[in-house]
Amino acid sequence: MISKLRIGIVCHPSIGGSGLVATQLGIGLAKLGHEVHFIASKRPFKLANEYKNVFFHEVDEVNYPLFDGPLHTYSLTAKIIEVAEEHALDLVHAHYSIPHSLCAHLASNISQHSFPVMTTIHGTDVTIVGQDKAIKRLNTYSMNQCALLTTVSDFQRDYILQEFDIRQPISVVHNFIDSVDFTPDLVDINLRRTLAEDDEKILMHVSNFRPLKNTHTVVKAFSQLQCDSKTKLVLVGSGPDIEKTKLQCQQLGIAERVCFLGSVTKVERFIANADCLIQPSFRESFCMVILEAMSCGVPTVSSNVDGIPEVVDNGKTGYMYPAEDAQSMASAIEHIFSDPAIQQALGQAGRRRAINEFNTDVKIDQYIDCYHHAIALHQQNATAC
Ligand code: GMT
Repeated sequence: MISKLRIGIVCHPSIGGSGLVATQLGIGLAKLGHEVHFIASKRPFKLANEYKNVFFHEVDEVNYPLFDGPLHTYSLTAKIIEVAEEHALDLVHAHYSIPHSLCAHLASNISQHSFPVMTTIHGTDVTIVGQDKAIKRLNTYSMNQCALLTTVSDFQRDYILQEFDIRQPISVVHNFIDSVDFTPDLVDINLRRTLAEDDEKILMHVSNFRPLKNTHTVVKAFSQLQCDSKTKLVLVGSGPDIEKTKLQCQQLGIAERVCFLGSVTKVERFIANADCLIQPSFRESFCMVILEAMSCGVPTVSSNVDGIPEVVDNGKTGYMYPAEDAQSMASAIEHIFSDPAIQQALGQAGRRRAINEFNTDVKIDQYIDCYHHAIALHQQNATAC
């Protein structure tokens, strides 16, 4: 019989990988009988339903005319204290270090009920935002205060140890996928027909259209395609680079072959109906959307940066190139589109890899092991003081 843990999970509720991973982890923990308390500024986008053993605590923003904006760090810290004391949390798991690890550390120090903090570093909390001079020292401090640090790829672990003065080991728990939710069974000709003609191959890109997602190369590679079959580019998501991307499509004269879908909630319904996914990011600690495509049986063409080579089996589940090598990406896409047998073989290999290497149950068990380790370390430190 497993001992039931009471876990607080702090995460960003927005559409994005770290919030998705945190939510899937919490739901999986609850299904195993653990009590899970999500703490966020609003309900995480994937926590749409009510689950047994899952509780959501909304952060009450503090606004006062004297301040430029809500005092989120104060209000988040206060909410963590409240939930930790009310529910006697065994541990708080902060997803994305900024500002979550600092808030959780402050809360543990202030709370009548002290608890260990475990932080999972997800990406730009160390590679972009985390590199900001004003933040780096604070982020380093809060990461070093954690009972345990984890991250989502071997690359990210090595990067953190190289770039930050971290005085503790960092465990790697790769991200995971629910292969029941993300499945080729979602292929739906009626949905597909809303995106493209039956004789068109669909090249899809999914992102928040921030500069690091490199949508310029997505459009450039698509514009260079020389295929026998007709092709359609479907862009899913929204963000600051959308208008620039629309202009690039017009300038290249391909606007009528590009569909801007905007943000969607069930992205799996769309990814499963793509013939290839293209993700040429400049930075990615892991890249959940590549794993989502693999689980849906869709081949991927991507950059080879950071943690992506730990997700893609190059030549077997997809192809990787330097981030701005649009021509090579175009050639790879042409190769995939040239023969349905090639597309199918890559897609099937991707699904097998997603199921075998990034299995939800295995990764949740790894996180539970980390929790027990963090709790033991916290108890040792408490008795040592
Ligand atoms: O860091 C970000 O850009 C946001 C973050 C998110 O919340 O989506 O993405 C990061 O975490 C994901 C989940 O672990 C990873 O799959 C993404 O690769 C990672 N993004 C980057 O490293 C740029």
